[in-house]
Amino acid sequence: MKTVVIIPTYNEAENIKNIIMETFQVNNSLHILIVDDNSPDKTSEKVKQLQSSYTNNLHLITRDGKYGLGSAYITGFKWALKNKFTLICEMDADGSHNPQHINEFIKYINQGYDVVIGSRRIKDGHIIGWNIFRHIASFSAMKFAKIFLNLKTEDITSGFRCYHKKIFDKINLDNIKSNGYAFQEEMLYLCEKNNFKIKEIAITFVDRKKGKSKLTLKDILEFFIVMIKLKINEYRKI
Ligand SMILES: Nc1nc2c(ncn2[C@@H]2O[C@H](COP(=O)(O)OP(=O)(O)O)[C@@H](O)[C@H]2O)c(=O)[nH]1
Ligand SMILES: [Mg+2]
Repeated sequence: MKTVVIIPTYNEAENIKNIIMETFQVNNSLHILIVDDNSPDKTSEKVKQLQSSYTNNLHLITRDGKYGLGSAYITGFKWALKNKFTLICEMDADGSHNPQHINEFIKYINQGYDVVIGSRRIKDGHIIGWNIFRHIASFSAMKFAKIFLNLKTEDITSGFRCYHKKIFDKINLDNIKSNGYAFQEEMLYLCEKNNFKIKEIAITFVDRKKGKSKLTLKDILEFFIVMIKLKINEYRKI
């Protein structure tokens, strides 16, 4: 099945070469799409240099400004659908996600799952390198969202995922308004409410060694606001 891994980037010049090379080493039939938001550190220049080695399967979209993570994914998903990819994966650029798992994603989709999630919150899943505050914030936000939205999935914000293209027959990308980490929450909610078959596989998330996290207080607030909006919409439908 034609598979693309979408990697959104903002100031990842120190990381991008490694993650691209490692991913192609894991599986050289994959395609990679980088969606860069005109990073001031010239991440896209690094990608262009690598395109001479990977002429057919390394793709780059450079947007003219920082429009956010969710909107970068929507741009990537639309490109993937237009280019007839069957499997559409998401992965971070900073080395936190081990690309080895992509082959496992493909295996489960072949077994009939519609969505596979690299999960830090099931048995054998781990997070390495976060401080205690980030652990507490992430754990409590995730537990709260799970109960509030009545979700079965444990890792709601994981950015390491694979979708079968058929989910986009039911999920209209133009209706998704969340843009930061809430984007992952909203996508997952829509997948569960549309009864798609979801598989979580255990991963070890290793916090970035280079560059800075782009998580802001605004993202955390958006996570809760989106949660409330989704719930209000449920009541409106009744
Ligand atoms: N294109 C784009 N990528 C972004 C943006 N914000 C974050 N990213 C990328 O999204 C991924 C996850 O962000 P990161 O800062 O590592 O988040 P954290 O791991 O939760 O701290 C990384 O590959 C970032 O470069 C954005 O506004 N635009
Ligand atoms: Mg990260």
